[in-house]
Amino acid sequence: MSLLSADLLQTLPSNVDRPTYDRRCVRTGIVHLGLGAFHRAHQAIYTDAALERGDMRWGTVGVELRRRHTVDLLAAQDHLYTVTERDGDTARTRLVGAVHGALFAPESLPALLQLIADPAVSIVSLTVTEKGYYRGADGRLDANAPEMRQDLATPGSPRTALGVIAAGLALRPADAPLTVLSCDNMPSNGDALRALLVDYTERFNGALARRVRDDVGFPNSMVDRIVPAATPESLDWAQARLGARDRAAIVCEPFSQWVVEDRFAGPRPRWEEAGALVTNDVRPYETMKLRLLNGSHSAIAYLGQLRGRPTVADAMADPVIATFVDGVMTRDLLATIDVPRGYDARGYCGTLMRRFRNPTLAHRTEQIAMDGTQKVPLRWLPALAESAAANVERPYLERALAIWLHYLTTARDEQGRALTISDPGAPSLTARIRGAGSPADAVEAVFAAPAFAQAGAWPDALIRRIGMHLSMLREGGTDGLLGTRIAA
Ligand code: CS2
Repeated sequence: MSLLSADLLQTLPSNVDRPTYDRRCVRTGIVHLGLGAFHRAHQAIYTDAALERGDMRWGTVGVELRRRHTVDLLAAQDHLYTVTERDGDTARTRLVGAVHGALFAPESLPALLQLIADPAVSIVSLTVTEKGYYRGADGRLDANAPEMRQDLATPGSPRTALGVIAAGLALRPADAPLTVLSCDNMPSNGDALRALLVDYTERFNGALARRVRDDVGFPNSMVDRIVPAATPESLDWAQARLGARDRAAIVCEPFSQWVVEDRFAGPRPRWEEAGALVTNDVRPYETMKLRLLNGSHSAIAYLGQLRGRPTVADAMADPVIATFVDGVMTRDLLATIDVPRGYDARGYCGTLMRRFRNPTLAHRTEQIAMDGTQKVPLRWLPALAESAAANVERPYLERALAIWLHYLTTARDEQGRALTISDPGAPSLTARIRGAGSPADAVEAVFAAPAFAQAGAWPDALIRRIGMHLSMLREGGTDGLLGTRIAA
């Protein structure tokens, strides 16, 4: 089977949408750090639409900081790839042309820094996941992380996203405005990134720090689309549809949302013409999405892992999980949210439950379960802490937390199969749990860990309740904990 390439464009089936613009005329206006499936199926689609409308300034050069895999895949197929939106019997495929170059930072650092310094580039965007920001439990830069220490020691040859942005900015003409756009699932992601980059640069170059603070734009943004990592099956499915092998093919859901704060330092593509909402205040959307979608997702992931459900759709087909997740979302998390004006939050929850049930996405619970020590403090703890401060119990969320701790310590599903826990922060948390005598002591030790201790003042009663849930899990598993009606 031939590999997808520009030469094959004419031979693709007619139901595959493809660029009608001339890719040779596309100029680079965006450097994107983190070339995973999410960027390629989300921001790149909005940018592709801008190119379709004839604004050729917005070609994207995608950058991988750690693994060269995607860079090689894309280079082998003229940086073309397909995105298929799939739900039930409906499927729509687009060949995306917006990403017209890809760099593996460790091998192409001078070229990458020159690109960030190029005035024709006005946006550096990021999807580097929560841990790519080196944000400590106190919200400040984790300057002791080994990669960060190294970047601080040799800021001219950086490895981290912060280091790369700072080094590129240092080479950029002073009068060329730059916007740095975080597209990761963190509250106030732009503000957080700005504070981290100021903190980072202040440590070795005061003038650069002032420039970051005063001249660079850091819009906050909320991004939403469920984009599972490719599987051998999804790649084969795409191949059958395309009649060509696309080794970077993405199969995702039809839903897509992007809310971006109107705080750009220089020009930007008119993403709103492709459906993005450009607004003055992203926070209500961010909180709603991060808590209701990502918060529920994490609950599905840990419960799904324990109950042997490999995908989100499998998990949602398990009535115990579906009922529990509905409780987490519509009873506990929803009650903690200031819904954006005019927004139908209940309708939003209903849509989320339907999206999670999408039977054609192999969205692995193991993928969402990754990096829980980074995700849980953002997705669950603020809601729990605010509720605790108001003296309100959150019975579902408190159980979800116990479920996560149980998952981390048993590292086995309930049939006894070993689970892969991919979370660099997990060992120190599990050590706290294992070092404690009783479940109550274990939960107390967890809540004394920096990420928890910094998140709020935790009443003893809450710690005791979660300790009881953990003890029930140890005795009777998830059926034991969730088998009886949860009084809300
Ligand atoms: C998921 C997200 O992997 C995860 O942690 O919760 O990637 C989620 O699919 C996206 O944020 C949806 O917009």
